[in-house]
Amino acid sequence: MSDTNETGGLTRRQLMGATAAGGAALGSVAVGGIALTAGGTGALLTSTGEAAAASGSSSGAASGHVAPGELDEYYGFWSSGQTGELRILGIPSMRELIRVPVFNRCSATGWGQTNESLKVLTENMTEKTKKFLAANGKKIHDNGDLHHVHMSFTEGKYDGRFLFMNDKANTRVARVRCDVMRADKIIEIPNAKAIHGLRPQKWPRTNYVFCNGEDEGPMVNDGKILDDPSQYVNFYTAINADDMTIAWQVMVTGNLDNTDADYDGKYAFSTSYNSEMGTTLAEMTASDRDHVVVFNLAEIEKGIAAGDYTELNGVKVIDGRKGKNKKYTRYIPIPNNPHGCNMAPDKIHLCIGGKLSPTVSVIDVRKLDALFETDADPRSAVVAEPELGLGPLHTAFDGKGNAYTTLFLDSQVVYWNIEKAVRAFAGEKVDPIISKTDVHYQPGHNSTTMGETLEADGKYFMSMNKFSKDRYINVGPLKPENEQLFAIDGDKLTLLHDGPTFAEPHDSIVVHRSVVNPVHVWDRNDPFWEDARKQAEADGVDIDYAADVIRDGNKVRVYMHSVAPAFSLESFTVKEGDEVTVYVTNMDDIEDLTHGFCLGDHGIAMEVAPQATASVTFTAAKPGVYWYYCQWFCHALHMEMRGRMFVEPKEA
Ligand code: CUK
Ligand code: CUA
Ligand code: CA
Repeated sequence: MSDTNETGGLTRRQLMGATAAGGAALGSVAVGGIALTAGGTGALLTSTGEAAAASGSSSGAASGHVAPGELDEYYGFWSSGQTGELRILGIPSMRELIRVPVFNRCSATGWGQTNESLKVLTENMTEKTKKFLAANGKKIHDNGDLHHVHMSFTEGKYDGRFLFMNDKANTRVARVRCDVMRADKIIEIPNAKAIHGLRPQKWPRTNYVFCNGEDEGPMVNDGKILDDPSQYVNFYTAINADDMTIAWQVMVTGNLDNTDADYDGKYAFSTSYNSEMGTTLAEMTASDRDHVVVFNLAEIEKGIAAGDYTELNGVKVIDGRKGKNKKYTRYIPIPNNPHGCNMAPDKIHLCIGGKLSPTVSVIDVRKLDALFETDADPRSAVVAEPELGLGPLHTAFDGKGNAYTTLFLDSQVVYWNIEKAVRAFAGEKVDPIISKTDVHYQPGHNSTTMGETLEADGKYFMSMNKFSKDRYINVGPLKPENEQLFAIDGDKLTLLHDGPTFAEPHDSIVVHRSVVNPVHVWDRNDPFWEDARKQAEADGVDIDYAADVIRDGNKVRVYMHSVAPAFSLESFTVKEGDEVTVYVTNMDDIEDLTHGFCLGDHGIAMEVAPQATASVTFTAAKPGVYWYYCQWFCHALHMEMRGRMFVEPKEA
């Protein structure tokens, strides 16, 4: 009886099984994601995606169906664009598992408010930014524009150590520890403006994280040069991934958009849509061709070692501008305002999306040595330029020699063969296009399972679409975006799932779960709250089992711990005007037993996961009685998990 639902029909699980086994009729109706509404069975299908999943099964491709209680095969690491956070999804279910605040201010976790997060957010800020923030009564930038999330590599494969991501809005790069899924380093990139494209070095390991400054400006941006674009430059940055310091920068001609690195550790690449160095739309689109910059890593390292650099705001800057020093860079002309920059797992082909040109330019990285050694024509490295459709942006790979390119204007993804494109470019009569699939609507990035690594497995394909339009019931003028999961199914793509998403489905990587192994509870000695531990030691407090109030002039440090359902302090007293720091340690060591600390009417709230310490500092400026409470549901007596802060008025 457990297989029968309330309406007396089949359960969804049964239906899926039946369809997979041969109920092709239902499946074929669902192709293209058209909702089923006919009769009783239609009502069992809660989304078009699940209907389509069945059709995928019938033709032998991965079904994408993950039953309740079953676990996904892949982690999806998602950027969120202008929301500024990292999101983790389960693939193929498309279930959103967690959100990791990075550049944004998070109400739930206290990211951007706790002392531990403020340290990460402020410790690598430039002096200029600190001054600006102070002038505006702020400590941090609390917005971000996180476009690209990428994992650290060892020998061309994901190694599960770190995730790196950019903030275009405030020119930052963050690193997230994969053991706890929390940002441990956020750095502001000097000299560059608007960090956009970002990729880790793939080979021999991620020693560098490469990132692009998208916006042009004067070399020294101190207000002396303003509206004189002839003096504007752009910076390419290599970050030391192990300590998140700046290794070097290269000054370039043209702006920088997306970047990638090869599988040999020799070259990195960036697209530029503004080789014109224009400042208006007309100027930026004036030329038929812009370029890809090729960075010669060994020569740049030699140049740095030999002192061939200018020091600018503490960074060693190599001059790699066009026509300057040809040791360091080469500029390959590419039509037209190119965008995506994706290195294929065949270790040979770099695919550049033409955007305003209907082409993808394919560069054979084996031909790059000749550009530097014999000054060969830069275009000699282009070995294919297939015409794929309108608005090609990004390309993903299946590890079988095929490529999948999003067509923004056509609202399609093109599935094509790289080798055939190379043969066609050489004059052979062969069509590289395998199939085209409609997506809904206007795709930007795409990704394939493990597709940016040597372990690309060609199982699933994600299209990350900028518009959802009519795909969902209307939620008002601001609509969700739409992400679509497809099975790579022979010579076609089969739609498995639509997933609405809040701003913005920017980019993603899909990583097999065997690579990622986060801990279940924090280690009590984690460096994340090192400062709190040292302060407690100095105060003679056992931070683990604290219930102490330490007065230090007008500074008051309140130490408490929590074991469900109680804080170790049921009240504490401070004076009006005191600077109060509350440290909360969660001594529960049971998986998933998170507590919180929310101080009423003070705009203060933070999450304290099992075995973690978190702290927050504020000025007690309001005399009176204020309750604090646990804001993370933890126990049957969670509501009772609260206490009072007494703020004594200043003596008149
Ligand atoms: S860029 Cu936006 S669709 Cu920021 Cu990765 Cu191509
Ligand atoms: Cu502790 Cu709710
Ligand atoms: Ca241009």
